[in-house]
Amino acid sequence: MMHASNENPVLDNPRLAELTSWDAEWSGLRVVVAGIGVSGFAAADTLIELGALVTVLDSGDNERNRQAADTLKIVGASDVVLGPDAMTRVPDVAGARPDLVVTSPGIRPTNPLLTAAREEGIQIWGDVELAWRVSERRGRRTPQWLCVTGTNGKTTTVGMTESILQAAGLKAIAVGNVGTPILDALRDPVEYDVLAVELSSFQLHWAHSLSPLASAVLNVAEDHVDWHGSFENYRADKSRVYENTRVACVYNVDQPGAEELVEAADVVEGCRAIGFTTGTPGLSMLGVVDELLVDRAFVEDRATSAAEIGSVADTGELPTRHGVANALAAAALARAAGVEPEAVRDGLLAYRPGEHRIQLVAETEGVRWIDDSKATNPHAAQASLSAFDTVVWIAGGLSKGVDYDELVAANARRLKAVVVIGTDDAALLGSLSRLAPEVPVLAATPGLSGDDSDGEPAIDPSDGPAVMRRAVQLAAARAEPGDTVLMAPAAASMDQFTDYAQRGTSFARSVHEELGLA
Ligand code: UMA
Repeated sequence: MMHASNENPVLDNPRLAELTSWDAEWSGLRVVVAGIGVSGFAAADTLIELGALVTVLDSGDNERNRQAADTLKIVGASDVVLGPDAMTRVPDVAGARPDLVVTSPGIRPTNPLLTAAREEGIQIWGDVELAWRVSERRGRRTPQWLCVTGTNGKTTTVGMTESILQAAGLKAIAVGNVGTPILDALRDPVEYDVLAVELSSFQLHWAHSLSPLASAVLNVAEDHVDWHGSFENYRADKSRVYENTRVACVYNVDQPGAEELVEAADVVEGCRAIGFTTGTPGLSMLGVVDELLVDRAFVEDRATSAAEIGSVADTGELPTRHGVANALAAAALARAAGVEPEAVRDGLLAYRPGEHRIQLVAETEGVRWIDDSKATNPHAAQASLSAFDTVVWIAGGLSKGVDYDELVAANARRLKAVVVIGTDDAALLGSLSRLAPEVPVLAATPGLSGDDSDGEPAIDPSDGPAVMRRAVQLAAARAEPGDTVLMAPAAASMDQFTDYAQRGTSFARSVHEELGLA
């Protein structure tokens, strides 16, 4: 591993370089906050509390944003601008050019505001960089950061990490992309010992000076190509999680190329590379031996012995390879923070997975109906598709520029039929017709080729719940005893739903209605 040097582009601006704690001189700093969603709101609110002069911009002029704008104006924002033209240029803040732009993760780097800021030499941070800069605060405990990224399994892993840390008696919380902004945890009356931080590739792109205690990349597969421009850029942003790590860089031994990402990272002297594998662990790894989870990394005599930290059965009701891998990554992070082996087992047993993740919604007449709405990319859908023998697959949505060939080719033989939802399915339909030509494809969304709405009343393609009802009806007509109807869309939901949770809830409701269970 390379060791961290002092060359950090973020330190170029002397005013901003000083801002490394809550108690630094934030007062009067001129900041544009881009986006007024969950992270933008937390960033603006924090900056106002710190005494900065803040202008907030958002291209969406809707009821939710107007309410958030009113709140921020009341607490002291200099200005809030909503609407399609809000982000076309960098505005003055309180009558002068801004020192800084703090952007939200969903805004692409090519956005005109961000492009203009770069051209003008104005630094751009994400809310995560801001959170890192204010993590230390006089009179309060400074929490340790354990950071997790990866294409899939992040939310489960930070949840498991949180649970293990709590079982060890530490004050810990899962934050970041999982939903609670890090800035909210830092301003919580509870003083946390450790933060289990889920970081998306978007957040990592704008995080410059983080120095976590330990960090993990769970896996990297194709996703979010539209935001990053290419898979290489996406992978590069993911690997930024390792930069400046102090104690342990955790990597997936079973994924080719994963260790190289650690080797290429600039870390703090003394930081170790720790692997996790669902097979037998080598030295400095966590892994599985005879159905037991074992640690050969954080034990003193690791050359000759290992510590038992739990069992495969502790990782979930239906243990899967992915679940075991996530548990081992969580264990590695917690062990790096000094947690004892017993707490790993207790924490894994206490952990309850989130909804919409391979969740059984109903089982009647030999057909299982499963909600995996959380599968927003092909890699996640592969994890659930591969667990079943004959599947009626409900798929589609916002593809984010990814390629479906590998997923379709690997699963063609288990597909009985595919019901397509979503408004952006050209890539998926192309892969199906090329690589699974025998599999019937039924379109629940009107207007797509294969549209099965003959004689049915027309539905609005952007009306997610209506499309989902149609999808469930089409799936019910195809499914036979022994089959699984799996809603694992391999795509994002925002074309038809507010988020994956609403898509999952809509599926469950339609299934209950269709089966007369409602
Ligand atoms: N907006 C614009 N212009 C744009 C894009 C967005 O004005 O070009 C505005 C929208 O009108 C909206 C606001 O920005 O008002 C939304 O910002 P955002 O999309 O960055 O979302 P937040 O509400 O701030 O939520 C973000 C994460 N969202 C994204 O990364 C897209 C949430 O992850 C995260 O939980 C939250 O911060 C707290 O950290 C969600 C997600 O889908 C769950 N993440 C992706 C994933 O997991 O695959 C990365």
